[in-house]
Amino acid sequence: MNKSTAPFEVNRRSVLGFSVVTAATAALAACTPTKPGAGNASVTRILPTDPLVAQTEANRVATGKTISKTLTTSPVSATIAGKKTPTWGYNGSLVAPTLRGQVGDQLAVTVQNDLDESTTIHWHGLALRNNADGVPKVSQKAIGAGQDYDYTFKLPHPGTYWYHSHLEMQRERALYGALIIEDPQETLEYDKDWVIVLDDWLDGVSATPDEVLKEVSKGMGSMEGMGHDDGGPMKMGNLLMGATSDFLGGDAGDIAYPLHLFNGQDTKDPETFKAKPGERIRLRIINASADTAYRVGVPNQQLSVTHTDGFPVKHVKADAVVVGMGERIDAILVAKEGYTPLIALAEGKNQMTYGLLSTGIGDAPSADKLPRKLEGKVVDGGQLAADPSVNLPSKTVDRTHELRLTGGMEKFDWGINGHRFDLASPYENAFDIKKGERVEVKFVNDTQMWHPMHIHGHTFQVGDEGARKDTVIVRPGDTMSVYFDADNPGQWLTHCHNAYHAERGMMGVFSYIK
Ligand SMILES: [Cu+2]
Repeated sequence: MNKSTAPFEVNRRSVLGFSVVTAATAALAACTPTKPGAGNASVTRILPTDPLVAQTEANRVATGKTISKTLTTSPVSATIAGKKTPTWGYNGSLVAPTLRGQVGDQLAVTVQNDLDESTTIHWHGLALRNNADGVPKVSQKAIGAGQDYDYTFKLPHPGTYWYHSHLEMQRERALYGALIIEDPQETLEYDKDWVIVLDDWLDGVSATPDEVLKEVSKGMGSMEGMGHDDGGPMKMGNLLMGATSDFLGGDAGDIAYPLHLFNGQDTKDPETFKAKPGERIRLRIINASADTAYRVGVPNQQLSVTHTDGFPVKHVKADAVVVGMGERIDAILVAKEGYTPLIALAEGKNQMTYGLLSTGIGDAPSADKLPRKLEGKVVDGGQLAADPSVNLPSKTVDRTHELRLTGGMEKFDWGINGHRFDLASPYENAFDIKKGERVEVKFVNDTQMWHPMHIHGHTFQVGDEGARKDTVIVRPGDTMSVYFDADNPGQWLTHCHNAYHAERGMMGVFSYIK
């Protein structure tokens, strides 16, 4: 292990390894576990307008280059699975532009909102300036119908990211796209990258996301645990009963999707990516879905996993990777002669989507010939180890916040520490932190279902030497500690990236206070 231990710091590993009493003593009085219901009205919060936010931005590395782009939100008539489908998208398309830049470039995006309701854009995974984070009522006023808004910020670190609306259920339409930040010091050898955005889709096909939210919000009550006699999932309206995954520790998802999209295309017309035999293709897999984890792999060929959520990991060969909502995995796939299917199975849902890598020879396999299972060595990002170059420096934990994930399907009353988040009072039960602190976030899953937990504005480390991530799968009954350095002042959401869970209350705020 490569961590440098400064003379006056207690190695974080030793803190974690010792008894709770030792850790508490080492961490001094500053270590204050949060009680459920904590949140102090008398504190001064560092708001997005605070000069500290601008100061932090000024200290970020700059190339002097600006990447300008306009993203127009509007209703779109998209062709999905061969049918004209009404939805909302960016720049008139189902597939939004992939934005690319280098670390230090300034991204200048003008949003022209041609919807007849408000919108925002969140830049998922970036430790960016707080007033560009795109959370209505927390980091900005939502962009009204017919209005323009400029997001201007420096790209802070390399990797595979994405952007999406952060207003209610809008992300479940086509209001999302990929954001790739190149590393001028890239050490990974590859010939091409293939950006892959996966999404569970129902808008304009079976219902709108808002209709489904209403339906699921009534609670699943006595329907819970139901499924077909053969153990497969069963559809009831837009809900799905009995979708289970051993890998995810039980219930895999609750919403029935007619389609799963691979870069906007379904299995009738899969995307084909051209390569030459032997080329190393860097897959950049982004799960933009609401309620579906994808198990991604190539039959009979291993992937070499290199990054998760933008940050490098110790390379692992795997037969498949499981990507939760909001997560990203980068992996190298070496192109073989002919057609290579890259399959994304909707975990626990008996559905799939796929794309094809092609060297231009042979015939494309048809969807019904493709395997419906990917087994062997299967990993998710939270199980990987960080590349030592991105380990957090050794430091004593200053503050621990326990976030118990609460609620259930019966009432669909998801929350954190029993509190259901309301944007009208975002700082109620806020998790206060101070600049300079090493923060431990202890996710304790008290529910019967897995949750991909996301923290805005920071990249945390999972456990002692686990991957650096911004979204991590927490299985039912599990406790998962993640650590971050509070070096990005402002107000930052944390939430489950299941769109329905978040909208129903599994959300909170990490709040920098003075
Ligand atoms: Cu959840």
